[in-house]
Amino acid sequence: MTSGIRTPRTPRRRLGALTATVAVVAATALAVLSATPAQAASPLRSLAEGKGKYFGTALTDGDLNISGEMAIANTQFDMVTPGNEMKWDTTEPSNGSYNFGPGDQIVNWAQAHNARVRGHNLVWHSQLPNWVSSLPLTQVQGVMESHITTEATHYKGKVYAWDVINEPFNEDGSLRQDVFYKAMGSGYLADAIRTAHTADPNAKLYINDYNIEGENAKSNALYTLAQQMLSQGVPLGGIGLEAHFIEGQLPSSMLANMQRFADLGLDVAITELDDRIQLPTSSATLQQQGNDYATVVNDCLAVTRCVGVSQWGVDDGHSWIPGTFPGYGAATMYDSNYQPKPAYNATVNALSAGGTTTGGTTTTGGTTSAGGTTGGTGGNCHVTYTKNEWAGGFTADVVVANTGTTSVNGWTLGFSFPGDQKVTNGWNATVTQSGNTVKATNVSYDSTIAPGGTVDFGFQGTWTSNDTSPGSFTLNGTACS
Ligand code: 9MR
Repeated sequence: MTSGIRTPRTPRRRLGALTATVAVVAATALAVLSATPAQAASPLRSLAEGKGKYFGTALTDGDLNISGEMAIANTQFDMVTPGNEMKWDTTEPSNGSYNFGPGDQIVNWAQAHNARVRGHNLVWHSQLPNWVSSLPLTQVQGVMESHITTEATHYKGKVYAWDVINEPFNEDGSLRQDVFYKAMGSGYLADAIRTAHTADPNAKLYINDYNIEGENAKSNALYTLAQQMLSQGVPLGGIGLEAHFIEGQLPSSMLANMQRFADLGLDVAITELDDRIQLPTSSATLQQQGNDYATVVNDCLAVTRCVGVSQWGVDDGHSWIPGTFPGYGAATMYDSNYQPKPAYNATVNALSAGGTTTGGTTTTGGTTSAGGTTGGTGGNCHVTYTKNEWAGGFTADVVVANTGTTSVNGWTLGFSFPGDQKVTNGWNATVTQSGNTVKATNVSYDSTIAPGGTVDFGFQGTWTSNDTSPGSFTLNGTACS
């Protein structure tokens, strides 16, 4: 159960004053989507996109009706994890009877706000209906595979990643003795990942857990498991570090730990960040929380294969923390009145420092034509192309800004790959390729680019010998630069 999330016992890492310099981010490349007076900085999503990352949140269907939360979520986040809506007790409450309505609402929000979706989750000992845990063990594998296949097929093409397996480990690194383990032993893990891959070959498939942020018995066991899976050809794609922290108690080995998973060829993601404070808060604890948030963001920025950071929820008033950890609260970047806290400012500063990052190249004060990103302000468009590559594969995030004075209604962005890239799947656009020529056309929910506005789409692909980023772009046939 989630109440089992315990205080990390790893050494404390306290930071002094933030040393990050705030760079001027090129306004043409990273247009401000919209901002309330209390959030005058560029949205977190734009700042993260400038670094080739995302910044996400968790939302429940209930949150979608809370205007204060949505005013923040609608502008700040470009990734969403459904808080509960894709878990087994919601999606298959009785054997073979599926309910995707609640999860679809989260997907609809994402599509309306140019956000990607992190599917959460397919196999977990918790929020698991009794009918599963009381099955004869001989039936569990078939039921698990059917559940994964049906749910992953339903959301195929709509989720960027799946937490296929959630929280499989005990604190000592042994596997939980849940019904899946009892039925299949440790083999259920690879079976679940392979089954999800068959259903949705383009989704990044994760194992997600808590108290694995630093190097310890639990993360060591996961590391060994990941090595084994990869050596056996299991299509594991990433490791999700939940990051439910306590103020002032971040593990000092977090960066090294993330990097060792990345070095295996896996993506890593901070999936459920919050940082609870013993109540009442003080200016010192709120400041320390800011330092903690900055540490998390900086560690993600420092690891090329860290794809992004998601906070668990939007604001302190709707966080799960007070209900689960009596005496603790104030765990997010926004207070109960939706006002940004020091943690928000620290996050903005961390995301703003050092310029934009593109394909491993960091530049200060604007966009660059080196390292894969190309910009231009000729014509009425400006394109920022941010690549995250690894041996044989890459993702590209493309932000198209309308620098003209009239709306663009319906768009196709054209470009050519200088290398041998092949697009495998896209999001927020229909991406087609013929030879080296690529065309990305709007989907229904992002067809309009207002004057001064942006759209953000992306795609995943493969490459063999040359992953050089495109050097020029056209929007509806007219050169952007
Ligand atoms: O935020 C979720 C909360 O609404 C549920 O009551 C709870 C039940 O287990 O699950 C919460 O989300 C959990 C996530 O799915 C997995 N990691 C821990 C999260 C916080 O408990």
